Formats: sequence, structure tokens, C-alpha cells
Amino acid sequence: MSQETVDGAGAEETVETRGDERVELLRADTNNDGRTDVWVVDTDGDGKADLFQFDTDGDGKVDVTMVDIDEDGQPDAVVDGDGGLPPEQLPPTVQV
Ligand SMILES: [Ca+2]
Ligand SMILES: [Ca+2]
Ligand SMILES: [Ca+2]
Repeated sequence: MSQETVDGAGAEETVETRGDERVELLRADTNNDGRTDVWVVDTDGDGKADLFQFDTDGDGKVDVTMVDIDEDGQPDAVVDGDGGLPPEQLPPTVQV
């Protein structure tokens, strides 16, 4: 557990992912406030999730990013913020 985390203003950390794509396999609104707070992403196009992002305070911005670089189901890197991979913002209208 010695992952470096950057915890300061303007110090965005960029995480390494398997690929450069961003195929969102799942978006979820777990607290039903109309905004996505969980993103499950495939970055290399193999159909398997390797990037997981969470908005923990409900402001619509990613607070924690986890990367599963070898797709074994265990996160290999956890960073604060979006890891340089911000999700595309969607208007909070589609939740029913
Ligand atoms: Ca993948
Ligand atoms: Ca947030
Ligand atoms: Ca892993």
C-alpha cells in the first residue's frame, strides 16, 4: 500500500491505463441524485473493464480513480481525482 497520492490544489496525477480509449461500460447513479457517481470504463477495447472512477461527494466530479492494469479484478493503482481521465459530462436529465 505505497501508492503515491497527490493531495493538493492543481496537482493532478495522471494514471497509466491499458489503452487510450474510453469505452464506458457502465455509468451508475448510486445515490439517486441524478448525477453519475460510478464509471466503469474499458480503455483498450477488449470489452473488459480496467478503469473505475467514483464521485464520493456527489459534486459530479471524480474523486477516486482505480486502474486494474492486468484485468484480474484487483485494482493496481488508486489515485485521487480523475487521474487525468475526466469523464464526459452528461446533463443530469436522463435518470428516471
Ligand atoms: Ca479493457
Ligand atoms: Ca466529487
Ligand atoms: Ca489487477
